[in-house]
Amino acid sequence: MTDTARPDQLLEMYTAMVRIRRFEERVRELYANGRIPGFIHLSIGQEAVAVGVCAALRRDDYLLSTHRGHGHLIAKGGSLRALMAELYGKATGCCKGKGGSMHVADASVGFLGANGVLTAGCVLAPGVGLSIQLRKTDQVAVAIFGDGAANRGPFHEGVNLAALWRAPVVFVCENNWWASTTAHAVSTAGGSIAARAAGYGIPGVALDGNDGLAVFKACSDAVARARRGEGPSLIEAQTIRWMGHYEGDPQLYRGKEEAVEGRRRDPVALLRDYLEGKKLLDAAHVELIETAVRAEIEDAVAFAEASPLPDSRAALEDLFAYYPWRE
Ligand SMILES: Cc1ncc(C[n+]2csc(CCOP(=O)(O)OP(=O)(O)O)c2C)c(N)n1
Repeated sequence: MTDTARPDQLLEMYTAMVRIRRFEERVRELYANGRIPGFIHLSIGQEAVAVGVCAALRRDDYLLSTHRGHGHLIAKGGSLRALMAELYGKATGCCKGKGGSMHVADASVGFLGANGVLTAGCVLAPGVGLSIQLRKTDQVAVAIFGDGAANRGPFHEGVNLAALWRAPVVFVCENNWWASTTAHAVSTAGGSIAARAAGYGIPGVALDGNDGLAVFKACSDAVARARRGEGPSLIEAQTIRWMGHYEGDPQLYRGKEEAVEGRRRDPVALLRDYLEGKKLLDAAHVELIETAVRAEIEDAVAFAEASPLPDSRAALEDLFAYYPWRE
């Protein structure tokens, strides 16, 4: 591991990774105990992608996420209370309890949403980029998507349009080698997702997505290029999904070796060891971070538990956007 981040940024990145890990472990328990309804996809083991990407972004930059998006929202600075309440389907959630796990969104931190429609972020991102160009700001839009998503048409449409428009977009493929039960090796022509960038004349790089600092460096370079008006880039961050595709997945389609390899390459432990080696962190500090993060999460759980369900009359609210020019 090598770093290009400041010491305070490195510690913030480590804390964010711990926050995502502990949050999702708690969500797993709550879901198993029937406190959280619906369908849940966890990103445990993939935290370095979320954190590495968001450390390279400003609060006013945009992030478009996937069905596995809790970590992305936390890394972008979303409130744990609002996220947990949303998972519970409560009125105080970031989407007033109407989105749930796969549709969490929080525009106040530039998080334009998780999405149940696979690859949707890839086609929305050029549109966000166009909006940035029309408003003449130096913001950037990042679309995170899975390796399975990269095998769908909208990936190619989105990258093509963004490249054509030189839009300020970064495409980040979170390659965990599985599209639900389908392995990357039997579904991905050419093998490399990063190599597809060449077809659109943009830079493409594949890297170790468990190395948060490598993700941060690559994303910082891509973001700087986008801010300079030089157009999009594609990053393939290779990682390992520790859990099933969804909570409850019996995982009969894969062996146990991956889980072992995932834990050997644990992104949180890798960054902790690196920071300890640099004397930026020690065991006592690690414990302090753990305690503080657990308190934040328990506060979010208590908030969600105590919050009301949405009023049934709210079911028909917020369905349509307000278009002032139509008046
Ligand atoms: C348009 C569309 N097709 C199919 C699905 C069903 N589906 C949900 S997740 C998934 C696999 C996604 O794999 P990947 O993009 O690699 O993301 P990961 O789950 O590994 O994070 C599929 C096929 C969907 N949600 N939307």
